[in-house]
Amino acid sequence: GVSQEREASLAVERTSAPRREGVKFEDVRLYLVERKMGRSRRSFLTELARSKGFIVEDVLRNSLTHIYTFSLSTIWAEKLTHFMTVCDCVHDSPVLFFCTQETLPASPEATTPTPVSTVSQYACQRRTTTQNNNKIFTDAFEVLAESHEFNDMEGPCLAFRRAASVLKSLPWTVQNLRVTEDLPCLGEHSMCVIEEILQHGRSFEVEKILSDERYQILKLFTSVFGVGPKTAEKWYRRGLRSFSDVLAEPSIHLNRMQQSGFLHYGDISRAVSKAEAQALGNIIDEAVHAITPDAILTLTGGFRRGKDFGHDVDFIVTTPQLGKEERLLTSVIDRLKHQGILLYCEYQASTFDESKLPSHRFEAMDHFAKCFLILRLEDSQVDGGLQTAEEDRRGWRAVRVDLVSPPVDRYAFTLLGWSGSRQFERDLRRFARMERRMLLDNHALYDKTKKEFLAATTEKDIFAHLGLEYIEPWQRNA
Ligand code: DCT
Ligand code: MG
Repeated sequence: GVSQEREASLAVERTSAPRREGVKFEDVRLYLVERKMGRSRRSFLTELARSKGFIVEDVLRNSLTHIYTFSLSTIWAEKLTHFMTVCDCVHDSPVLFFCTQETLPASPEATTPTPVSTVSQYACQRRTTTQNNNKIFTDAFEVLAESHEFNDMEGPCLAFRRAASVLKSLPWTVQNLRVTEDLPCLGEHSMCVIEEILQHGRSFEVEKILSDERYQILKLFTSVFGVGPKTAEKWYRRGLRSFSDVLAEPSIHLNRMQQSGFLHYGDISRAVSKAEAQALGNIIDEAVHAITPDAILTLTGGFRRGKDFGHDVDFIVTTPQLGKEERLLTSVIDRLKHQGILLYCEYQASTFDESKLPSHRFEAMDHFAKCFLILRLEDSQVDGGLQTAEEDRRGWRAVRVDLVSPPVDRYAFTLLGWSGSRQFERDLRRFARMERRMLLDNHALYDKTKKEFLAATTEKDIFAHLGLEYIEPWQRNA
């Protein structure tokens, strides 16, 4: 099969090699984009163009000047033939570029140079693995986003997160500013940062933020489990600058979550490894199946996306019998307590109402039964041992674990919602709303045009309802 495939591709390459005889338009070079058009259509058009006296390039050169797009629904051969007969107007352009694009109803006469936009503005239409080729830029954008978040500026914060997400999806490293002009979601400010980094290897604006006291302290405070930007800001305004300031301040009341956050700070501020996540999976699996033999347990969050490290471990637990799932979760908590490994537990009972429409707001948590835990993980339970400091002789560490328990008929929505990344989730919902007039959240998908809920048993069903190509979990690291 493989050799046959190679034969076929060589045959195509041979037929598309540049031919010089019969060239009528020396000054014009064409380049046809295979994506969406497909190989056979491209090779047909290549032959057609050459027979009309055009030079067709096999590789895209930097001297590209004009882009022509054709709707897939139009009769492409006719369009191109027509264009070729009226091409006097483009005699001064060294390279032309053709692609088909469903959304642009362009006719040859009406086309003007358009930026090539093959990268979607929506993260759910991009494939983003854990390999980030633009870390130097995305790290800078993350700092800028966070700094705007601390200043309660949601718009610019989101803009930098979007810009970072676009760069994370690229299979190449940005090496000059020109290539970024064709990318979506990169505003003037982001471009300036990229330019600075390209020129100097670093951004002075980012360095200024990193050395800013307020930023550093807010970053420190929000690294505590249970402390968000609002609380951190409150503490800062009171003049508190360190953990000992906070702990020594009599007027500050720490809630239970924050108390455990401080108590286990050293452990839970350290990353959780894949082997540790696996070991926790074994513990939860044992507990869940001891209670309900046919229970369903799924690892979700960053580890499902193939990340090597995470700040916590996320699981979905449910039962095949509708309605039994909430009892399952409380029983699991009881069992972990009896095993003496439950260091902290915040349980939230379900407030799920199936007649409610999906929520617009991403940040609002879902309504299923869930719990935020801190568990004690023994060195002996982890394949290859715990990741601990040399001087740490305890033989265990504390780890953050989240469990969510949806009714089984909502399992696919919950799995899609909890698999992340956050940016991927935001864009899934934005895409549904803006492009499909649908509402999506962790509970359901609602079609506003048909005024009906769309059921799904797998993630693939949801992508299909949305008219999106399926994106694997490991391609959702947006
Ligand atoms: N999520 C959500 N609603 C929120 C926050 C998060 O639906 N308000 C989803 C998106 C990701 C998933 O839940 C798990 O959240 P995290 O554990 O924070 O993200 P992660 O990708 O697993 O990151 P990490 O690897 O750091 O744990
Ligand atoms: Mg997680």
